[in-house]
Amino acid sequence: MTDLDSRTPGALADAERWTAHNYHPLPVVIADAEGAWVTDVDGKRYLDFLAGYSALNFGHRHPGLIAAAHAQLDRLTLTSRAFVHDQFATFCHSLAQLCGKDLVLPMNTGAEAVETGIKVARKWGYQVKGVPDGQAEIVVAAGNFHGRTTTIISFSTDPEARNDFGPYTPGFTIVPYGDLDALTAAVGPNTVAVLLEPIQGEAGVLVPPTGYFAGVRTLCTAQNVLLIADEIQSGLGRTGKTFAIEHEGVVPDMYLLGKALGGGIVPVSAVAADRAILGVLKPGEHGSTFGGNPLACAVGTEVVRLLETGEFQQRSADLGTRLHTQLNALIGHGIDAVRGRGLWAGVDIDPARLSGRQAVERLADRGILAKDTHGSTIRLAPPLVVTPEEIDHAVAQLAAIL
Ligand code: IF1
Repeated sequence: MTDLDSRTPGALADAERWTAHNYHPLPVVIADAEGAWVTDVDGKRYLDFLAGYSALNFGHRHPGLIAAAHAQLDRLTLTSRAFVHDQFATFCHSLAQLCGKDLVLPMNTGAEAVETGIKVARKWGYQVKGVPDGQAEIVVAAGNFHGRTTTIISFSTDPEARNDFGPYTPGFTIVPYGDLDALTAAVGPNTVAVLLEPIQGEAGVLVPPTGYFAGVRTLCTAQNVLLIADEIQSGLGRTGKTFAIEHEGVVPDMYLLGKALGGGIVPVSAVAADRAILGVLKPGEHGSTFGGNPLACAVGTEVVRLLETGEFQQRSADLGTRLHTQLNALIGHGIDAVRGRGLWAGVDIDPARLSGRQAVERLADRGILAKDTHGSTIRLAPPLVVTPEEIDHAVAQLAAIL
């Protein structure tokens, strides 16, 4: 194969030629990045307002994270869990403390953390709650996005994510997001868990009604049902708190973490819960080749250290106010609605003016990278290292394309 063309069209054509078309990427070929900025193969610079769907909360190539990765690369990268390694306890201990939980089970991708949570909740249901074998039910919300595995898309309400991938995994009940009465009605004697995003990302950054999660927490406690918070996209500083569910004053029984936990360098995900829950797993019952590997643990430990100071959470809260104030000022001027918390916004563009895809194409022409979700909604989620001036500049470009 020839070297990739030095210009975007050649590089795009080469990528298109050799890969399955499971994405429709913007025609931007990125070659270099630092902080909130990326540079394409032609030297054009963009402000990254997608941040890897919140995997890049600390910016591209955060110096402390890259240093932790380099140091570990020069020592030890993989042992498998057949043995222990000297980064493992430090990572699991520091993450467990960040979550206020007894135990951590490290995996790699977000979907693996979700699948682990589902398996643990089911086993807990059979062995602790006493649900009859094979009868465990898990309640999820319409509009959910929890990953792309066959089981996870079995409870998706998005036809694009679900269609033609059957037969589907049973044992899931779907209720409207934010509707406590519907959730209460759906919980029965065989319900082992409620699995929810504290804020629904792919659905368009939907924030549930105030009091919803407090109600879910009360319901789960009363019915001996596990409250599982999927914080894979909403967590680790994105919304102005360590975990988005903190805004609701609620502690879940299980945290599902991913994306930013890997510092934008390696896939790192994890499940955090108390011993009464994660303790149901015995040796040989669950695992993964790369889960908890030395490189992942070294980077993950540094990510936890960055979060322990609270500075990123504060930045997200303060700059999030700036972002949302400026976005709200555009309502009625090409913007129909703005949702979100902290440095995370779902923006509904007036469909009569632009589709979501058209909007992000025009933003890219103006040097801002963002991603549409569905219809005319775009999501804005810059790295938490973004500056106030960069926020002002990005919103000015959005106003300009409207
Ligand atoms: C894609 C968006 C989609 C997630 C939550 C688990 C996972 C995700 C709340 C699975 C992953 C990614 C997947 C990626 C695009 C992006 C995404 F919501 F962030 F925008 F798809 F909906 N829970 N979200 O958001 O984590 O296995 O990917 O590590 O699949 O196109 P993963």
